[in-house]
Amino acid sequence: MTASIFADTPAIRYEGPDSHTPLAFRYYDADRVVLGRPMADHLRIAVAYWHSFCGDGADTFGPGTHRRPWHTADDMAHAKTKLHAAFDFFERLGNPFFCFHDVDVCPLGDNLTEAGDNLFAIRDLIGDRMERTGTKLLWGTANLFSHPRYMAGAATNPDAEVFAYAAGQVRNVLTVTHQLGGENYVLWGGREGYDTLLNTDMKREQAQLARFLTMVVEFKHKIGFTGTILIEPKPCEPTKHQYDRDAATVHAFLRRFGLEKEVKLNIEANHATLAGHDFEHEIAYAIANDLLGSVDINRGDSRLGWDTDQFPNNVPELALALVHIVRAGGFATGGMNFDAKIRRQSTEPDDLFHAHIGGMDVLARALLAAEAMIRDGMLQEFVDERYKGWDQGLGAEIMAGDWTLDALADHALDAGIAPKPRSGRQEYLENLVNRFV
Ligand code: XLS
Ligand code: CA
Ligand code: CA
Repeated sequence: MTASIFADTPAIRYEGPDSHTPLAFRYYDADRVVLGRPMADHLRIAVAYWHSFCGDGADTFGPGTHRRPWHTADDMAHAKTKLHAAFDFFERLGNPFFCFHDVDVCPLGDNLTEAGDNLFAIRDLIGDRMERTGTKLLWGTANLFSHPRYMAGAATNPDAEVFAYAAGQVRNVLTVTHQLGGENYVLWGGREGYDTLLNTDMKREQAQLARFLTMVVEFKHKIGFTGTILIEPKPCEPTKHQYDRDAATVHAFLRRFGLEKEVKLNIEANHATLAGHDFEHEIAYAIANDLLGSVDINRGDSRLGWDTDQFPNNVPELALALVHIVRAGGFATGGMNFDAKIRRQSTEPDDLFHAHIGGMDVLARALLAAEAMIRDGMLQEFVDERYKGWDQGLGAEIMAGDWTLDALADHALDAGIAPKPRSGRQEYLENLVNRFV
């Protein structure tokens, strides 16, 4: 066996903010206790197999620029080389988790038999390296969007045989995810949407999507998978419109089909901004509706406006999102998956280390800022004070259903005075946040 392309990189260590070592953590200190638990347990960081080991820097205007030894052919031998390289990387980075699609770890062949044979064969090798490195599986997923058979969707395809083929792929990957001790299973509906309504029966397609999801949930219970099924919202790209547009849209869909207790969300930062939301908004919505599952942590580019999947680098934004997550009790089965790719011009294997170290340090700084804000308590106190009229007296009675509209209107009439506006103090609060980030 030839030496790993990561052989020259020693294990990455925490050296503190003053370190001059390029490949070292300055803030990510796995064991440092933050609000009662180790940093690593708050963040539950995962490396995305597809971007870091399958992606080669290709874009719509040009071919790949990252030449890795396993990119030369799509067969099992190359899949194994790639797998060893991936785990050599995990071993050095020290990420507790990784995530994969079926198609990332092995070729899917010409039919489901070949896909299954390859996946179950590579599973043993994955399991072996997981055991030796201690890296765990955050989630698995089936790629139901790249192959031409899925060009009109998987579950929402006009052809029921395509739906059946997708079921075959999900059965394989959910089974393998379960066998590898995966903590979640993700469904991202990349082509579950449409390019034009001229050829689309939206009502049918939504019903098909719900049927598929229901079958996935039933199968999960049948095999005893105790992890969480997650839907990952995204508004568009590659389709013009994706049905799982954003957290609120998926929430409505789940409730309509009675799946809201079974399925949670995998919120991706770059998808949130594509949907016209802040990442923090999607997190807050998911938490408010008991739907937070996991997070794909990355960023877009505000000038480009598509899914650039860059590594995160905005501490203030992430700190606010983490305040919500930590206050809500943190992740249960979820974590923070770097669904992010190095840029096309970042061609060297060690660029992968720079990217992940940077992302982990940014998350660590954001977590420490969140800790400081939570400990300080002034943000929360302000909000509590702002809404305290709903904890007792009239507000509490209204919420308990003690008042009709009529009676309340009379109450306002009798009171005779109009309530006085109170400042929302946005700038004061922004200044408060700036003390911590
Ligand atoms: C694409 C999605 C995809 C999912 C997994 O935009 O982010 O990578 O996370 O299929
Ligand atoms: Ca994603
Ligand atoms: Ca993305």
